[in-house]
Amino acid sequence: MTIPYNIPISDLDYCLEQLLDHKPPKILPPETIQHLCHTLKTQLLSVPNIMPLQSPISIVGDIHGQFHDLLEIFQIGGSPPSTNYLFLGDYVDRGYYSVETISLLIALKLRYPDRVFLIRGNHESRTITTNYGFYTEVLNKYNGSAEVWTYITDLFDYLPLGATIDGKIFAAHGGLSPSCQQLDQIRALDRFREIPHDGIMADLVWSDPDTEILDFKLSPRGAGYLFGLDVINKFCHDNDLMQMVRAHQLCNEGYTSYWKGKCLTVWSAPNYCYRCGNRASVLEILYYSGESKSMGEPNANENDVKYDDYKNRFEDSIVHKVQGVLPGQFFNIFEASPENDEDTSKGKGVNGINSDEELVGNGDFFCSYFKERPRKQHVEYFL
Ligand SMILES: [Mn+2]
Repeated sequence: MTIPYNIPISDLDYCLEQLLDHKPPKILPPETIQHLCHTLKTQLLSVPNIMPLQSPISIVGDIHGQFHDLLEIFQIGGSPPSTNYLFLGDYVDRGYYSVETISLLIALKLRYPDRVFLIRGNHESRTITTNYGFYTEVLNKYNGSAEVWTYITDLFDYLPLGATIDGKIFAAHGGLSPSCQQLDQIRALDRFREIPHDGIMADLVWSDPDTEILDFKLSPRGAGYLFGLDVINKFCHDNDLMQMVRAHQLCNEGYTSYWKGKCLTVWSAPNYCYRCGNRASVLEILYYSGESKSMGEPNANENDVKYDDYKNRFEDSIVHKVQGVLPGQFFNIFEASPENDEDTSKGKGVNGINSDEELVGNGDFFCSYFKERPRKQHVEYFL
């Protein structure tokens, strides 16, 4: 019998302090990461595939290793435990600080288990992280050892696949699946495995909404599907939901509202890959309006009577009109942290560390590994 155990709060606070109170952040030793991952795995074993959560809660989209921009989120949106957070996945790859980002999130989850919730994105996978940065970053930061990558990617297999907020909002990383009509089908999956290439679990982390279509269509990403208005209307109706919130797609303004708020994308990596110049956001769900039944279905035709009815419900708030969210919701928009900007615009290394030759070889661990990093990252919007 496995006895789940907890890590003393003082130890977790020490981990948080290592990451937060040092510049650059201190990485945690492999034994510590192993211990954190093992403990979190035992706790996640009893967590359902779809976590039933309540408002108020702030929803965070893709972070992709942009550690300082994650700290920016806590600055603008409040920090746990006074603010509840649901993170929608894609914590690693692309950015320079995947190790620190996922270490911080794991420590935060263990420290505030009832305030911080993490679900799985398509990058929380062995295959994807091998190709998009996290694996290489671990090798660079841990003296050529992939041990830490193994601990963390093993933990990824335990992450839940989605959440509901107040029973009315469905949150997942990507989108809907043609193989899934009921939330119960997701609840019944055996999620403790690598993300398969197809099927419900794959589609949840890979799919995207598409306002040009009504039904499903194969995704240009090569995994998951594009889903249209009829799909989301039926899924919401059949599961008594009013909305889907997801991440997974870069948004220039930090968010996108589809079909009058029936589906929202939240994107939380500002100046993505240190070069996209985009804004980012956190979706704050303050309360559930309780009006989903009377709001009617949003319709593609803006002249439709149903749409007018829907629109009238928004008129009490500028925010609802401008952002296309439902009552009680608000996209808190933010820009890149100063550290992010310094990475490229001033020709400096990450976190303001100058990568000049003279600084390398003076025994500074960080200088040497930054030097070995590939400076150019290929931006692929589809991942
Ligand atoms: Mn993604």
